[in-house]
Amino acid sequence: MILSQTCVFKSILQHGRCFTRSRFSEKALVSKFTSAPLSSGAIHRAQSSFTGGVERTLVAVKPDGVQRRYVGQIIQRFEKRGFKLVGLKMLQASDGLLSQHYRELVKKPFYPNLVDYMTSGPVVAMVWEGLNVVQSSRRMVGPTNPAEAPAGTVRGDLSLHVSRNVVHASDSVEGAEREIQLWFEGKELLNWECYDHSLTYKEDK
Ligand code: DAT
Ligand code: MG
Repeated sequence: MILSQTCVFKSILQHGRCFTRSRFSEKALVSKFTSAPLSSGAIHRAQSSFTGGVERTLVAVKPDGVQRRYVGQIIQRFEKRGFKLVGLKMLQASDGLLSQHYRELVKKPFYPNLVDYMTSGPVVAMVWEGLNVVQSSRRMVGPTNPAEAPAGTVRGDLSLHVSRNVVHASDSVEGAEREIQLWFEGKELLNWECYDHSLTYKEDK
């Protein structure tokens, strides 16, 4: 019964035909991550039939975003764009985690304030997956300084000052790989099949 309902649902999505999973372009996409050594939290540019790379990135709602109850809105932006949530947790970040996460900033004069801010309450950390998700999420989040962030970006819409800029997003594929490994264990990242995948990705001929 469940199988036939799934088939009907897929059938609708595939314009009336009941394809097996092998017909989904997503199979290539999902299988790359399935075969990836997720226990190490590794990220891979999957060789898909799409232009560009299927990537994973770390997005985190910072303590000000959690306190101001923006978690849902921020998740919704990524869902609406078409990205797939593969990891999600709320945690209290430790000084040690932050010193690794912000290792390039530890000597900056603002670093102590940054740690105070980032440890002032819970953070909601997420891993999002999709085509060019690293660059796209940076654009969705906006520049570091909210004063320079255009309206329509998370920071441009929800924040005013660089010291309270609501959200984090990895700034490169390599940075994303490193940060995902820092914040998540491999078993916390799930490979799952989006049934609407063929509506957000088109297989190149
Ligand atoms: P981003 O978060 O856009 O990747 P970043 O990695 O340069 O920016 O800096 C990390 C965080 O550090 C940033 O989100 C807010 C804080 N920060 C950066 N520059 C700052 C500054 N000049 N004054 C206060 N906080 C700053
Ligand atoms: Mg950064």
